[in-house]
Amino acid sequence: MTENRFKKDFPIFDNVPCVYLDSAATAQRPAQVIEAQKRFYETMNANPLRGLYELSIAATDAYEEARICVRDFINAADEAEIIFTRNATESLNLVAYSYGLNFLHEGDEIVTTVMEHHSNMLPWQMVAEKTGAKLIYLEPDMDGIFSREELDRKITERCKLIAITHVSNVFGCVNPVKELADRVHRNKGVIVVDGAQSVPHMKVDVRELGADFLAFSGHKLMAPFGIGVCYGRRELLEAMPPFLTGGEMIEYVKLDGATWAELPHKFEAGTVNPAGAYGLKAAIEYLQGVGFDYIRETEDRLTARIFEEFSKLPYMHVYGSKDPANHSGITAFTIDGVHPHDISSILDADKVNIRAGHHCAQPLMEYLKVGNTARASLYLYNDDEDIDRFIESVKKVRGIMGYGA
Ligand code: C6P
Repeated sequence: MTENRFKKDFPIFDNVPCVYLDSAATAQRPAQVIEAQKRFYETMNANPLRGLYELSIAATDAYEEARICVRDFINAADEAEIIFTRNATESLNLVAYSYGLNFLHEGDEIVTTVMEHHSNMLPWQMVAEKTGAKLIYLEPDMDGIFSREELDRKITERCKLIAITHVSNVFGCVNPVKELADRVHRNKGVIVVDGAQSVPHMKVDVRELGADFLAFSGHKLMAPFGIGVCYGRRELLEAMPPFLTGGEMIEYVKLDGATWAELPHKFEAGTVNPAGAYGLKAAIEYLQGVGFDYIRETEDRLTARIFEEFSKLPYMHVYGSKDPANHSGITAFTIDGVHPHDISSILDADKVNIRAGHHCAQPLMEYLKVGNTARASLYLYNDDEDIDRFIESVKKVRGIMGYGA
């Protein structure tokens, strides 16, 4: 048994003892982030970017320092490229509405994949419908891998935008973003990367990846709910019209029109979320203290244990690669003859929290010919004891549902 050095930082495990295996849905928060939220409201709370008094300036400073922290975290060239949003979904919609609707046309092709979360699929369906661009879906094999033939056949010279998840929230596989970026850049197109499941778990460097846009949510990397990030290359953001209009995103307003604020504020309409941004900075600092090496090692080791135990149970099915190291801590599974909702409820009785359903990836469920799956997803606070309790509980499921062994 390897001791987990970080679990003690998460007050939820003292207050509500449980085995938490649903971090792909949302992560637990360490005391450091909870304290930061409290500190903001107790010592800096005012509407930022507006007031000329000290408290408002403190709120503005907290907000803008968080932007710089995010810039460095994903290695963006400029803090003006970091737009704060509510979550990954809003970030992807920002790109679809502001870039997609204005820069794509009939005759262009948008390439995405059948494994996308609905948040990176529906915006592109909307853009295709409104612009006349054609929407093309890449189909992976059952390990989540796209063959060279599939890429060559479907990414033509007409492809002007690729929208892809960096890590699938069902397979856990890591997609070849850099290679796809190179392909679309040859056509002078752009790549939109959904980093919701990658940014909390691995070093994501937007320049090394060649990402033109990157979307992620704070809540999956231990930050407060309600803060997300949309990274965009400056030159693209400069050329794009605002997504939402209203307060704070303007330069000057007249009765017959307006001019827009400089980046990034052009894309941040209305009162922003400085407490969330401040909490996001605390979460990133905490994450950096843990280190991605530890996260990777822990998630891979524990996933390998899950796979090993599952392989002894003939009625279990795992989706995606057979190699646990290709799962980013995510294991989607089914048990013969048992609905995933029943699996989840039975595990809940043992205080083991997993997710069951379509994971907001219904087209992928259809592609896999499975209505729903159960899913266990790990993060840096999970340990061997969590896996023992999870497996113990999984082993009870078929018996409770009235099957023999
Ligand atoms: N996936 C899951 O349990 P939001 O809701 O905006 O924070 O994140 C959306 C999102 C986008 N892309 C991917 C790959 C995702 O996994 C998610 C969120 C959660 O899998 C909730 S459905």
